[in-house]
Amino acid sequence: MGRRGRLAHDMTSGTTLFTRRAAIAALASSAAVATAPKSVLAAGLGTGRTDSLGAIAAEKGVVFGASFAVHETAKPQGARYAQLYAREVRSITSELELKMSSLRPAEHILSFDAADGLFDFAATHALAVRGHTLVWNDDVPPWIKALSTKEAGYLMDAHIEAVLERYRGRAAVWDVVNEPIAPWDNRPDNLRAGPFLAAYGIDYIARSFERARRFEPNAKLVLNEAFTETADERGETYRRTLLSILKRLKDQAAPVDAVGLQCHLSSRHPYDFPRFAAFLHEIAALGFEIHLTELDVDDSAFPRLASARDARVAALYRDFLTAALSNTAVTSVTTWQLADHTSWMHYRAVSANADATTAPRPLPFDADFNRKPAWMAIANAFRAMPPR
Ligand code: 9MR
Repeated sequence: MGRRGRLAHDMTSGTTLFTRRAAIAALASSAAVATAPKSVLAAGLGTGRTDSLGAIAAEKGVVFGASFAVHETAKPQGARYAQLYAREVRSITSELELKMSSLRPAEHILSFDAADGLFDFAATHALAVRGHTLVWNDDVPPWIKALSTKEAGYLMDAHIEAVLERYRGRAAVWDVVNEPIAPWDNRPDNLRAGPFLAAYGIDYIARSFERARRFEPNAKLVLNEAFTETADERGETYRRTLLSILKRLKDQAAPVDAVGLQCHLSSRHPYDFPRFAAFLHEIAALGFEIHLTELDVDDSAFPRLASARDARVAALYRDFLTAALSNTAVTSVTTWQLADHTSWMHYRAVSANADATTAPRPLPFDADFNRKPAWMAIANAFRAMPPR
């Protein structure tokens, strides 16, 4: 079967695209994905859930969640990690499991095992799922580079269908398109280059949403973007470009429910929170809900003393959330993981040999799963925000 023929088979039969050989290869590949035993995934049921960020946010009608990685549950601290999530959040975002590079490690393999583990964990603990992400020009498996432009477009369509067919009704929210903007790709429209933009031009965005709505009628569909928060030139470019994309999507009546703003805050960048709040008003005026989707704080330019750093991180959470949550279009807040040692920044630092002084402290819980000042800053911002 030619490549296009195989992709066509994928599209029409959804998840049952496997040839026998591909199925065996898929099993072999999924064996490499560490998933925790059911007993670990179930740990935490019945723990008190009232004094938690999830409960405090829910009192005001806001969903609090965090990104979650199934492989963390298989580590020695896995049961405590699971308990923390069961207690603290109302929704989990798949940090890796639903990315195209995870689901499609090779051209003819569609491996859902890790993603199934995440949906099972969410169901066990009655947590909502934010599916991250269907279409992202950046995080694509390397084998896609060998596809023609037409084949890449075909894959995008088939991928949205296959993933949503499998999980229809099980995710409350989907990040349909992630990070469409990348000024450093040097296009006049500031769009991120990649196989799906090449296939359909800017309308790969509207096309993805229309297709997602067709296969998942009930979930909220989100356009997720980074780097809109800072007061520098990059922030201005992102805000301006995102607003123009949103106006176009609105004119096209594309089924976009919410705008996801990632909010990876940093000690290294300038902020102007009133300016950011004005940007949120512009998004809300277009009729979109706003979700803060990947909140954390890069503390690398703050003082090294842990207690001083924690205070600066907490103050940044406080100032940022106070401004952002004053807008009632903001209906959900997600941190990128919950505990410092499971952050992407931690793993990046470990590979650069971080020690106790330099290890990042970006999140509301420390490496022993204890609350930090950032927890209190987030809780207080939730308590002070107007109800939705
Ligand atoms: O935290 C994620 C990291 O573990 C992955 O290696 C990386 C590439 O898939 O993605 C990280 O999450 C990113 C998210 O998907 C999109 N916004 C930026 C996040 C941090 O880099």
